[in-house]
Amino acid sequence: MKLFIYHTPELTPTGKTPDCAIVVDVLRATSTIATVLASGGEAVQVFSDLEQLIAVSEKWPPEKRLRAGERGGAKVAGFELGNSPLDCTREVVEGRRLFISTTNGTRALQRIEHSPSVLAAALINRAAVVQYLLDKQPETVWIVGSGWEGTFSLEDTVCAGAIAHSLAEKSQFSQDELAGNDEVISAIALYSHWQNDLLGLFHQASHGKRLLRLESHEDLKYCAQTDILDVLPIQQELGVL
Ligand code: 3SL
Repeated sequence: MKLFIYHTPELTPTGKTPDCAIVVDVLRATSTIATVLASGGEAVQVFSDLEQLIAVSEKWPPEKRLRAGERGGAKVAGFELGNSPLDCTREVVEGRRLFISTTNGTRALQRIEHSPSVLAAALINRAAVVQYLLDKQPETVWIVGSGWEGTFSLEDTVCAGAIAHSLAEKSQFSQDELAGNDEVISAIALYSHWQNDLLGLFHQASHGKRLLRLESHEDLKYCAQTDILDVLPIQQELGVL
C-alpha cells in the first residue's frame, strides 16, 4: 500500500485516480457527515452548488430530507441546518437524507469522486477508516485535505497524519514504506507532536480561530476527539455517502 497526502483539492493530481480516495475536512464537513451517518441518517448527498442542492432536494418528501449549508462558516439562510455536527442528533437526522453544501469540504469530495472507492474521514471516525484500509489493502490511497479556499489547513493535515500513523502501527508497513510522498512524513510528524492536544492545535489553526469567532467552541472540542464513532462514510453513488 502506498499513501499520498494532498493538502488541498488544488494540489491533488488530475487525470488519474487512486484505488481509494479519502476526503478530510475535520472542521467541519467530514465530521458532520460521519456524525449524521452514525446518528441514523439515511445518507448524505453532497453539492457544491446551492441551487442544484435545492432543486434535487425538492424531489424528496419534506419529512425525509434536511438541507444543510455553510458559507464562510455561517449557516445558509433558509436551510434547516448549518454545518455543526452537534446539531446532527439522532432526533434530528434519523431516517432522513442530508443534502449538504459547504465552502471547501464538498469541493474536495468532488475532486476525487470518480475514484473506485471514496471515503470521508475525520478524527472522530479515524479508526473505522484505518480498519477499512487494513481489510481492503488498496494499492494506492490518496488523502485529500479540504484546506480553506485553496490554502493548507492544520486540522486536515493532522487528521491525515493520524490516519497514516495508525495505519503504520497496525499494518505490516513502516511509515517509510507507506509514504508515497513527503507530505505523509510531515503529516505524521505533525500528528505525533500534537496527538495529546489536538484541541490546542485547533486553537492555533486559522479556521479554528474563524470558528471560535463564530462561537463554535463546542464544535472544535467535539471534532478534536479521536476514534469516537465507528462509522465509515463511503460513496454509494456519485456524491452520495
Ligand atoms: O469549508 C467547509 O467545507 C466547512 O467545513 C467549513 S465550516 O467549518 O463549516 O465553517
